[in-house]
Amino acid sequence: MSETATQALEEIPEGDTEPAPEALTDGFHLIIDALKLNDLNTIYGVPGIPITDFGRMAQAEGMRVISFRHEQHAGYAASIAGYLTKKPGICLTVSAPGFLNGLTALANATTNCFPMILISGSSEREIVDLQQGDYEEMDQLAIAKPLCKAAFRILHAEDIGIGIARAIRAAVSGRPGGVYLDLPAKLFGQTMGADAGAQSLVKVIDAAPQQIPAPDAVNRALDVLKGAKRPLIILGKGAAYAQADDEIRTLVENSGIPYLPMSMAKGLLPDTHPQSAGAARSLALKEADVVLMIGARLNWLLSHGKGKSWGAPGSKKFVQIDIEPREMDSNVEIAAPLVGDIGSCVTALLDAMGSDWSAPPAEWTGAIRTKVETNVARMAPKLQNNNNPMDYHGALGALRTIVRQRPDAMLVNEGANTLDFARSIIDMFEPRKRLDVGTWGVMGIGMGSAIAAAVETGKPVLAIEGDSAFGFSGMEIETICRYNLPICVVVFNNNGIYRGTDVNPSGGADMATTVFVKDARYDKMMEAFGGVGVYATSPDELLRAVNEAMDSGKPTLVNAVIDENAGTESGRIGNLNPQSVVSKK
Ligand code: OXT
Ligand code: ADP
Ligand code: MG
Repeated sequence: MSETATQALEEIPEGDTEPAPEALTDGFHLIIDALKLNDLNTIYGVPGIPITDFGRMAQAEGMRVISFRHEQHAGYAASIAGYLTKKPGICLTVSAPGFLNGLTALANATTNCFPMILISGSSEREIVDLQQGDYEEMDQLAIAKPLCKAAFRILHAEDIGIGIARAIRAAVSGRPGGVYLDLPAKLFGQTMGADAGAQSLVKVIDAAPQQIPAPDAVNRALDVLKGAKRPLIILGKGAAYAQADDEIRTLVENSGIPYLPMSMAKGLLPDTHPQSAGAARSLALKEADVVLMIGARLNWLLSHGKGKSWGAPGSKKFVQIDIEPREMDSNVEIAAPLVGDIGSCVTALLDAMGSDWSAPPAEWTGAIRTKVETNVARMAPKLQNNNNPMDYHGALGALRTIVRQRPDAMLVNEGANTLDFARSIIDMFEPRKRLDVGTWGVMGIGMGSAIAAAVETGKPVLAIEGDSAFGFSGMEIETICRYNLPICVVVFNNNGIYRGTDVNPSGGADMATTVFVKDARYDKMMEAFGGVGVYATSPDELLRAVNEAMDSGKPTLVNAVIDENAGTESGRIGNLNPQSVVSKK
């Protein structure tokens, strides 16, 4: 318990001889002290009953409390804080509706294996359990449970230390994920002796212990890899999260195996690395005979490890490194499961490889390289175009230059075409710089991610947003301006979802379902809150505006006018749209 917090509740006797009353602490201060003791110093949330005073006190006690306009974005921010720091990001919400607003982000964090703790104030148990209609009544614990890794409720002040310790361990140990912590309103005001309170707090030791792989498993993995003629490494965002950057780079380079980064693993090694197979994705997946997965799942983003994109059935063996044993064989047979933390597993593989390792056949690495060079060369001229209005290539060609010149800047990216084109066009050069829609392909992560990226890293942030994607969290630009964060938002304004050209098939007066107000001026929204708004119609204008924003660090929104015909339905995943068997009218 901090001295300040104790003193806040202590009554100082004035010159009488009575023994001083015992110094007290309360739930408010115990929660703050428990978080600070565990080096959790930033809260993302929205104030209100019953946590308004808690936020004020946390700020008074030196915590950074970032107030959002909507809990979902505070939650996304907390989850990205967790991803970037390996400590659980904290999101704080009010009861029922605020809690529910935060819940999407909690579920998303769990799905993406990001550690976060959603702390929600709640109504009184006695009333909730008898369903007597309390203010914002809801059995939040029961609702949160299936959507997160663990859910706890703390009823007594003396349990705060243990409750927060459990939440931290659950969030970061093993496969990271979201944890819910339910704090009924009465808890905050409960008092106890300050000394006993301080003693009840727990500093979590070794919250995410190393998990060393079994030697047999390491040898099995190595045997499978040694038998490969066309090996491939797939790096996922688990590999980025693990912060084992040097070990991973050494494994890739010592083995000589081509590697394919999943979107948020881009930059673990620079995308321009000679072993990157990023621009030969289809070929690499189809032709590889042994695939080493490091912190990536064989989910929809990898066509579940089977089907046409993976070549002939039975043509591959998989080696998988993951901290979650149950991930193995989840979609296809894993020939060599390597269960443990990525740092330990990669180190063990490197040790076992020793000097007795032969690089993969030049025929294979050469074929990948040739394909990469062909695809890169094919794309290059498209990125030079200065069309007005812009197409995706012209606009992203400009932004690609900016990222190359500022490799330590953070990049946030969401949308459909805006996402898919940016992923392949913009090379990343450093680990954990690219934040995007993740496992769910969820729209709305933009401003929350950008805010957390700025707050946690202090680096300038470039957020490349489809106009629809931006709309999900657009109001948070007020938050960006309020905290004067160095964020430049570029809205790719093509007048709608995928394209701005759809028409209402009934011929009625309503707009088509995918089309927005034409030629909207998102830049004016930023100006309304004191930020810089820019209207850009050409790649040159875009380049200039973003460079200026990144230099000045001023909150900026560039409305980038994109040809409304330029996109395709659902970007590169149009194949996932179900087709009606009834012919269209
Ligand atoms: O090898 P081949 O030949 O195949 O080529 C590949 C690479 O080798 C090559 N490549 C390169 N070439 C040259 N140079 C370089 N450097 C290079 N790098 C790569 O390029 C190709 C493609 O490479 P890629 O991208 O790696 O490969 P591919 O095949 O695409 O990879 C497959 C996937 C599945 C891994 C990949 O596509 C992927 O990661 N996809 C993620 C897609 C995703 O998550 N999309 C978001 C969801 S879409 C939809 O659901 C939307 N909604 C609905 C909605 C959502 N999502 N959420 C909520 C809460 N509510 C509703 C909405 C509302 S999108 C959306 C809004 C859209 O409108 P916007 O206005 O925001 O956006 P616009 O579309 O811009 O208007
Ligand atoms: P991507 O979408 O980039 O393919 P996924 O989110 O599907 O990545 O996969 C990430 C995987 O990484 C998860 O299966 C998770 O269990 C695993 N993971 C996360 N952190 C670690 C770690 N420190 N060590 C080992 N595996 C990890
Ligand atoms: Mg759009």
